[in-house]
Amino acid sequence: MQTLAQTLTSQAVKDSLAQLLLSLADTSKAISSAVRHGALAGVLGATEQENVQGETQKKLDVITNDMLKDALKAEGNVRGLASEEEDYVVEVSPQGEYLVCFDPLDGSSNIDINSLVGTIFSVLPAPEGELNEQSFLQAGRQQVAAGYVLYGPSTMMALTTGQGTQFYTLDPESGEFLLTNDNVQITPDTAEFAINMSNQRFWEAPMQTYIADLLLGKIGPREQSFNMRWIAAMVGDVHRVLCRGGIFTYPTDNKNPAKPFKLRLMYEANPMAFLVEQAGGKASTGYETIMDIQPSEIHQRVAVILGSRNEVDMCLSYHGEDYSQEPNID
Ligand code: AFP
Repeated sequence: MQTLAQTLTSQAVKDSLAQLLLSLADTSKAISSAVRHGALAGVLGATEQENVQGETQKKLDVITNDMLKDALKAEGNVRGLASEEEDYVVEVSPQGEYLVCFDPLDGSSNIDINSLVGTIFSVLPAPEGELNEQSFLQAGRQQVAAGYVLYGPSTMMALTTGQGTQFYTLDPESGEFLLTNDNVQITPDTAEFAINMSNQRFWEAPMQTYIADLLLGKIGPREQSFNMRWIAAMVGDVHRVLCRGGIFTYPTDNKNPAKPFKLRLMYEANPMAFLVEQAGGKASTGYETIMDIQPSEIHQRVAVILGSRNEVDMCLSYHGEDYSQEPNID
């Protein structure tokens, strides 16, 4: 099996980018070890700090953020970074060619229950000139690489450099990420959806109607049964979609009108959209293709609907019509 380094060479990935991706992979091995040690290393539980989004930071959020920051600072090819756990963008190396946006530990509410968590990252080209927030505000289409590392029963990396999506599995013996799927393909059709159903009453009418029709199963307009899964870590839900198809959505809701979207564009939605598109799937907000959004701030949130192409199209068809009336549930 090819190592990550060998695959990047065979893909003719530019040396500076390959080095950066190998450095992210190395750091994720250390994160994987910290996550695996759990309570033994005293890393579980919350800190007393909040991040810029007003969420209480878990100890592992802070630890993993520092690990990635230190690695990227030592790397040399990174001009700047933006993280879920950093209020502002961080300047790194003046000569760096790349910007890295990351969520160091996605799904952190899963940490204390020993469930799936992961690191998500997006790599953008660094523009010329002074580094500030504006430097990062590039559409997802500009990404030169994106991926995640999933800390599950095995540690796996999903990666794209724009040449399809690949899976690598961390070999505990050699400590290498080995290529275990060189061409991930999302099935175009699916009978599985992922959504936090507890927010149902807060969704917009199109999503209410779409999910109601899925739940009606064989007796509804879709004339088939659908299964539901929810891991509460986007990284786990998207991994399942990449493995066996499905539709994953965190839609617009009016639970808190000041915060109609949950997922972050720059370090959650964009990298996942890149992986999903490269695997033949689709990613949208319901009204706009995720990777075409012009970002307005680094911590911007968006609605996300992604996965199996035909099912995403079906969901979008509900959004294209006038669903100002009530959902069609009797
Ligand atoms: P955290 O990383 O802050 O725990 O958030 C995870 C997440 O942003 C995303 O990974 C999940 O899909 C989503 O939140 C889960 O949200 P619910 O709490 O509504 O299940």
